[in-house]
Amino acid sequence: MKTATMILGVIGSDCHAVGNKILERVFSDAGFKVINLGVMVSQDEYIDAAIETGAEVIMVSSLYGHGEIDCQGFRERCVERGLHRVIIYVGGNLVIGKTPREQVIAKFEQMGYDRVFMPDVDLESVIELLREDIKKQRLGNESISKY
Ligand code: B12
Repeated sequence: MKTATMILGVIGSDCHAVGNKILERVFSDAGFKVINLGVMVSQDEYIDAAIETGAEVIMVSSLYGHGEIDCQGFRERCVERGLHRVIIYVGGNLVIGKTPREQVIAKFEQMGYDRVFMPDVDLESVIELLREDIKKQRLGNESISKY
């Protein structure tokens, strides 16, 4: 598979840096070209980087409990700025408190994220899903990022 570029970062005013470093290492080792924007990344900074590098994937992290606010409207903003086919994954401690994971996943899927992950996710399985999603996206399959 042709190397895919991904934009990685922690959204909003969130400064949790450890998971971001782990994700950078894991995805780089898996063969992706990772552009890591680090922590406290705005929606437009992800988009600027994706446009600049021709990235196929944006990986959003949110750990500090304000994910719902920070992540809202991101898909629409991508489309507005011409990124119609970018794959967007989101993960971390996306909401405050003990909301059942099914509800969290449904909420973020409704916002337009292609896949939604909790902190305990197995990153190897994420890599498998991502390879599949990129393959489908390259083939023009409508089931992924139909925005
Ligand atoms: C260390 C820490 C801090 C440090 C961060 C230092 C630094 N620069 O990194 C400090 C002290 C600064 C801090 C501050 C705060 N923190 Co803090 N912090 C933690 C703590 C203890 C560990 C985080 C960590 O490093 N984990 C280890 C890494 C490896 O795990 P991770 O970050 O979860 O990332 C993994 C997964 O989530 C997943 N993942 C993450 N993103 C994505 C994205 C995708 C696409 C995928 C597939 C997977 C994925 O993969 C990562 C790698 O394995 C957690 C509790 C915990 N046990 O997680 C609380 C925690 C995250 N903090 C919390 C809070 C509330 C805060 C503060 C708001 C506290 C406050 N009132 O000031 C502030 C926020 C400051 C800010 N602006 O961001 C809460 C968040 C609650 C929520 N979301 O519901 C937690 C969960 C503690 C708690 N139980 O309440 N914190």
